[in-house]
Amino acid sequence: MDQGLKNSCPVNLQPHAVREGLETRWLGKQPIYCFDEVESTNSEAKRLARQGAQEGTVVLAEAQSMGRGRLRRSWISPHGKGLYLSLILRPQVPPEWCPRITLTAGVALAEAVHEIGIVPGLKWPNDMMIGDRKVAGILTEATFEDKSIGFVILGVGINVNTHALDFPVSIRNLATSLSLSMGEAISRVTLLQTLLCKLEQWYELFCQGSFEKILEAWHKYEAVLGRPVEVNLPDSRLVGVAERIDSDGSLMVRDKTGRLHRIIAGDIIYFRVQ
Ligand code: BT5
Repeated sequence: MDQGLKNSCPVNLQPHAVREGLETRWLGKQPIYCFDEVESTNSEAKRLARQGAQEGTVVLAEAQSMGRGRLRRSWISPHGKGLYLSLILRPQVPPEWCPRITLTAGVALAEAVHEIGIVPGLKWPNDMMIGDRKVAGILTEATFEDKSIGFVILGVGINVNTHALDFPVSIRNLATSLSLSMGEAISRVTLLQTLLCKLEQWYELFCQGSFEKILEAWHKYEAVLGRPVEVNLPDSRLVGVAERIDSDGSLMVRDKTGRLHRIIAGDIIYFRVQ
């Protein structure tokens, strides 16, 4: 049995183990699908959502052979080491609120990790960092019907008990895991349960339109404001200083001429931790 947040004996992710003691009201109370290996939990969740799976359905995998990040990048997902999960959400909110879901999930993720004794940093829009290394990432994918949201797949990948050698050389100096940071193994089941509780709470606030509260909590963990950044935009690259997050969740970057740019969707490809 997997007990306590810190545990030297991580167990497999089984639906009954995740359900036992899960203190959510609806998230994870729908079916929990646990696969040994899938290409991508987001793809599985999308398939299930198209078949009508309800809001709150959770898809987990021990490993992903084609775990993905944004912009066709990959998410390295070694077997049994991390949490790779996707949630099916059906928010009845304006479609333009979609980018806020990533920030909302970031707050839940940061709080869940904080509970095991690590204070992580959030790097706009979807990265969770420990120092200058990435420990988790969020991938939000939405479908739209007419002018409303069809469904949203919220994917989260966390390096939990991942060893340095589990990472390919290309990201070994950029990535870390919770256990590398703590110096001991972490219970994936308990962390997942905490994360689902936090996601449920923050997602409900998101649906109610309480984005101000979400941004306030996000700022407690933010790791990039005031720092020099280089932002990859669809057809250009912007160099400047990350000044603030606007009330709609966009990143405001001031370039060296003093002009302020609103980044709705972009990618910070470089920043320096002070
Ligand atoms: C992300 O994309 O960070 C989103 C990652 C979401 C993964 C979850 S796992 C469950 C669900 N199912 C999926 O298929 N995906 C979601 P992005 O910001 O584009 O970052 C991708 C970049 O992070 C890569 O290009 C690498 O540089 C780096 N990276 C890849 N795997 C990593 C890992 N395990 N740890 C740290 N960095 C990693």
